[in-house]
Amino acid sequence: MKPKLEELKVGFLAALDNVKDDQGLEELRVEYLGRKGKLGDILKGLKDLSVEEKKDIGAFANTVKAELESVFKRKQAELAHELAGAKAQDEWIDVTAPGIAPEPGHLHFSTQAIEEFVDIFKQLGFVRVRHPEVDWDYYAFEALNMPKGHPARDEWETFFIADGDKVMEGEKGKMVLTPHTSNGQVREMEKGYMPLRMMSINKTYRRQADVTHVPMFHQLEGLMIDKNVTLAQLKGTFDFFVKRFFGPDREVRLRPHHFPFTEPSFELDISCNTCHGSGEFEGNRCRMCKEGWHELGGAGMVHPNVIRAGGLDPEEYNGFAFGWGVERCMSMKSGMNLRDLRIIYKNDIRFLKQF
Ligand code: FA5
Repeated sequence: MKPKLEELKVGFLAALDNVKDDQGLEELRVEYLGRKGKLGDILKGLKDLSVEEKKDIGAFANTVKAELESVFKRKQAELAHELAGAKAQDEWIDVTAPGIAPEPGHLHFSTQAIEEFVDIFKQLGFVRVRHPEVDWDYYAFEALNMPKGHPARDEWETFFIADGDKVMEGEKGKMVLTPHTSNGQVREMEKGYMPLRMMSINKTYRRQADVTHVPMFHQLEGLMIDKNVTLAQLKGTFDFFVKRFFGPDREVRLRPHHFPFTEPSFELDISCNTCHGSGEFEGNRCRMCKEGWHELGGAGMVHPNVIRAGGLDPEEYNGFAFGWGVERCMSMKSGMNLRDLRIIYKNDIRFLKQF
């Protein structure tokens, strides 16, 4: 058996010399040293030998095996080293080179405006709350003194949610994408705590799209309910906001209007930044506002029917509400000069980067 073992050793060393990679190395190991390999085959003959021969041949076989394993390991280390060298050549990294800094992002134009609103109103004790953006028409209209079929509903060009062709309906009417945040008025009163001062800022939706309208926009709804709330407090709150958001030189005006859910109702105007409320600029009619004022939103003293729908007694409680569009409000800031509101949601990074 010794010559066979010698022959095996020569064959193994020659084959090992030609191995070029890990796969070749593994194949050689299996062929020679594996469980069903050539060395195992030879050693099967041991059982036919005498005890003396077994001792002698066994010891020799162990030496051969140890030698083969040792050269095998050396070759394995050499190959690993070569591979690491090749990789180092191919995948060369200059650890001293300056990194590529990712461009820092920032909050969206509308989110920045919302954060500014929240900061201002919280100074007056208004707390930001959330209400559903998909709601029942009861909260969007009916509870706001606009029963089914009320013509004023048309002004809110509302999207209804349908399952196939069928508009979804529940106990509280049809399901709508809220066309204004006023749905939060009765929802907040229903919570049953008093007095309340909330600002509900949410997405709102209308079937409108032109230079001053986007189909999805944000509204801020302010609501204060307490005992003996006055119109002067509404005006003071509006003035506080305008001076901080637009600047101390901007004036406010409440212009009589009609909303079914407030009585009396007003449009909230702010003085024009160009002509400062005069309507004239450099001897001509102001081209920015035409009459000295810009309309920001709506407001009024909450209608007794709405207070009642909120579960309160209008003899005991009253309050005011106001609401305006976040995007429109932002576009009125000095120097903004936004000619088309739709740019805000076009995801044009060149536009968004400026804010
Ligand atoms: C309302 O939606 C009332 N809920 C406001 C209100 C609240 C009145 C509380 C009284 C008491 P109006 O439909 O006018 O009112 O919308 C208010 C503001 O939302 C507008 O002045 C405008 O700033 C903004 N707005 C309305 N539609 C759009 C639109 N499609 N795109 C962008 N902004 C819009």
